[in-house]
Amino acid sequence: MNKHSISIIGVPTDYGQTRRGVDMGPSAIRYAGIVDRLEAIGHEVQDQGDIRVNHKQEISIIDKQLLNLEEVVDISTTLASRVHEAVEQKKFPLVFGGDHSIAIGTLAGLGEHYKNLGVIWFDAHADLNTPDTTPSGNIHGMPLAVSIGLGHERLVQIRNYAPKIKPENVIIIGARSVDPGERELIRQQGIKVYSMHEVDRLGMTRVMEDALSYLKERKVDGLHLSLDLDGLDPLYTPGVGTPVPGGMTYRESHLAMEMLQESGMLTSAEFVEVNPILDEKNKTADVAVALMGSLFGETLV
Ligand code: 5AB
Ligand code: MN
Ligand code: MN
Ligand code: MN
Repeated sequence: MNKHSISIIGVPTDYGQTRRGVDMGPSAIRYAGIVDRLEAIGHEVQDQGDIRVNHKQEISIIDKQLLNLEEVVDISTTLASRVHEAVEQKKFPLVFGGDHSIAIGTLAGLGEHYKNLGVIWFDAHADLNTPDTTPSGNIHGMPLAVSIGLGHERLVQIRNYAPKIKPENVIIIGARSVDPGERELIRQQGIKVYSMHEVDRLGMTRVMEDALSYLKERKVDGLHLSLDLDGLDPLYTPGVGTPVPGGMTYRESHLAMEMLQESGMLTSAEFVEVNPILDEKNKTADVAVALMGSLFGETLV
């Protein structure tokens, strides 16, 4: 197993959507014991703390198709430089949300280092909306589109380059709530999706084997995992803002993490959308920490 020097970056933001509480995600994940857990496996862990987020009560609606745009741009810009620095210092960036809009910053920080980055997007949703297709105006529904270069210029041009990743290097796993505009983009951009249909039909073993060999064939030079806790069934992770029934089980999700670990390909990860206010006794953060255990090499026996 690869021993990593892990750099934890918390991003306590809820500006990518309108259900309060997801900004407490990083605290909940720390409370669930992530640092001890990773150290017990043998990794070196540096918790860099949270990036500064200016919390306030109102939603800023300058453009109702892009709620809190200024705040999301600010946070993404700060996060991108923190992630960039971590990679420069040969650290493994491990980012905690906050809502999924943070992936805009994470990928902006990674994209300058990896010219052919692979991305596994573990999620009930495709997060491929643009200001023209969004049904909600919530930017947490847009980070994948932004990262392939589609959406508002302020978001697309963070760190002054675009796109951050290639659509054909992206694999979505667990999708079951995809909007019409997102469907069109999936086809048009050649994004690979293993929806819940494929997870049911092929089983997680096949899904992960196929996904990893596809990325190997594409000769990716790094692999980022963006894990939205709503990818699991709400039975296991009730503390999320946009739960969708019919999701991946606890064991299927662990298996996916274990296979990612075995591949030795992973170079960064983020865990997002943990909302302690909507949770049951920190259950969702506990699941996040357990999944990270598997991802970083814990074994059952
Ligand atoms: B999440 C929806 N597609 O755009 C939208 O949790 C939901 O980061 C987005 O995956 C869910 O508002 C975003 C309806
Ligand atoms: Mn807040
Ligand atoms: Mn989601
Ligand atoms: Mn998401």
